[in-house]
Amino acid sequence: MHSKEQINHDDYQKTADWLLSQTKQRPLVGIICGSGLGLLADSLKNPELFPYADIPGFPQSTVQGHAGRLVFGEMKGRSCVCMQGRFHMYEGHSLGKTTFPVRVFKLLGVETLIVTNAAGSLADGYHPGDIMIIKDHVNVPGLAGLNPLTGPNDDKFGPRFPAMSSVYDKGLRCLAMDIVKQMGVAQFVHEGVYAMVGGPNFETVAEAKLLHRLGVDAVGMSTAPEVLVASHCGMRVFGLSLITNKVVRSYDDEEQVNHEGVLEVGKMRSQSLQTLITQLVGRMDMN
Ligand code: 6GU
Repeated sequence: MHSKEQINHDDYQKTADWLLSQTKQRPLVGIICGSGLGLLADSLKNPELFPYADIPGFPQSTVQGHAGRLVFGEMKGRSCVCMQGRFHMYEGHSLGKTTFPVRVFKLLGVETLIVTNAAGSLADGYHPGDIMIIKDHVNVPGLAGLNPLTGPNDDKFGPRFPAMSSVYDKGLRCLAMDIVKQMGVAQFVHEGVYAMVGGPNFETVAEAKLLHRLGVDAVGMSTAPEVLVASHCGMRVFGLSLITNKVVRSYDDEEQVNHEGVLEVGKMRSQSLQTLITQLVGRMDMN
């Protein structure tokens, strides 16, 4: 399944050219909305909507809580494109399909990618509703070779062996911390390490303990592939996790995580998240 359906530069270009012919927006910022975080796209001014089904070459999304469309519009006067609904590996998409939109963003002219996701927390001191600014990630499928950058390298996008030691832009993380303090919400915002697992099942207790011991603060089923592809093609990356639940790390714990609960917490804190991202987009420096 993950072996090469080959996607060529032309495939990304065709999709990008079609979008550029349909909108006058020329976004420099791309935003990927995670599970239950689609409201973010609704705050764009002068929105132009493109259901994935209408976009030539685009994969189709299948998860509940994901609208499945691109939204072009303005945030603080800056042109943005939002994915309202992303593609996950667990849906059966190849990693090439999962990250297809990121390379299309690049060809649209996007220079900064903002990714959001819903995640379970492993760190002590994190609580449902908290926000984690992603400092770094552990790409669990990637460690085993499930990586969107495998296969022939497209030098037009980036190098064969990209460095990944400073992916989540420090300047943007500092700016976000500044904004968080000004918003008066610093008490529920952390900076931490995100781990991507393949899903679709949530973690066993033993897996949760393993990730915790590895220094992982929050775990989810997305983000790493898109971030790898964005970083590979030279985009500046900023990531946020909304903590929707604590990961069960004890055999005595009776609590069970479920997808509905994950979506519910998304609704609860979506306003703070939206304000944070809007401010960030308004204040980030641009070339
Ligand atoms: Cl507990 N685990 C994973 N893998 N993803 C999640 C989650 C947990 N909670 C929200 N997303």
